[in-house]
Amino acid sequence: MDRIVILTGAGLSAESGLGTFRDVGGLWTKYDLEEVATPEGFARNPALVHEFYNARRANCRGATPNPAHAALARLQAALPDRVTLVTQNVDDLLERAGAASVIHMHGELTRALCGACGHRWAAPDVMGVDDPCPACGTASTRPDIVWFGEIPYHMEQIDTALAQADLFVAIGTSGNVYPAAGFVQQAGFAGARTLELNLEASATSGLFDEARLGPASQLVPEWVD
Ligand code: BV8
Repeated sequence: MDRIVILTGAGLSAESGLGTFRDVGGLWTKYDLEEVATPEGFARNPALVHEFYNARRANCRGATPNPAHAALARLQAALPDRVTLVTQNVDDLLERAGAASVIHMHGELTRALCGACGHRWAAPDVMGVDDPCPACGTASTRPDIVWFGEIPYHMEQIDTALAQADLFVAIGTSGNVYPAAGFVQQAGFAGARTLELNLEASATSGLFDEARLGPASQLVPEWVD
């Protein structure tokens, strides 16, 4: 039975109204990545970083899953122990579409992290620099997000799934950010077939056995169903 590893990026949630990063008008064209998505930026100006993620958290709360999220949730429900769903996204639209097990390698907007004791909890809608950690009380809380230069979450679990994959599918990711952008090669070396579903060619399109172009809300249900 085929084991499938799926990697999703911002393009999966684009049709739900959540901004991508590198498309025209994307988040990195409005905010300086160094200022809002690095630990150094957070240390320099935590209020700006909380403002950036508070705005994205509100945007996410107002968004609804699109047919691509629903199709992936259906696929995982139909093949529960054969579909590993990895996302670079920090939104919870896959969960809200019914996906039972989502690996958020870059963290989650809905979670907060204490920089002092490592405690994690459900993030309030609006986070601020003076929020005390519920466990140790210090005001060193941050969004539970993996920033540039930080180690992505669940890498061992992901590497194991890639080593055993029969099929690797990348959906709506530009292939610019590592280690996620290297997953297609990891899976290919392990003998998996590789498929890319994207609105346009990505930085790693040439590494896939097959690439289909179009919006995720059409391509993903077509592929799943
Ligand atoms: C790390 C925070 C060490 C959350 C993000 C080589 C090896 C290892 C590391 C590096 C390396 N080279 C450089 C590095 C360092 C760095 C890196 O990759 N830099 C880049 C810029 C060169 N990587 C890191 O720092 C990572 N950490 O490497 O630690 C390590 C490594 C391995 C093992 C142990 C330790 C940490 C990276 C995480 C950074 N955090 N964000 C947040 O704020 O959201 S990354 C950021 O970019 C987002 O989180 C997002 O997840 C990620 C990728 O972006 P995409 O999802 O691809 O979005 P993008 O806008 O780029 O593209 C959108 C795509 O959608 C496009 O292709 C478009 O065509 C498509 N699309 C649009 N609309 C649709 C669509 N597709 C379908 N339908 C549509 N409707």
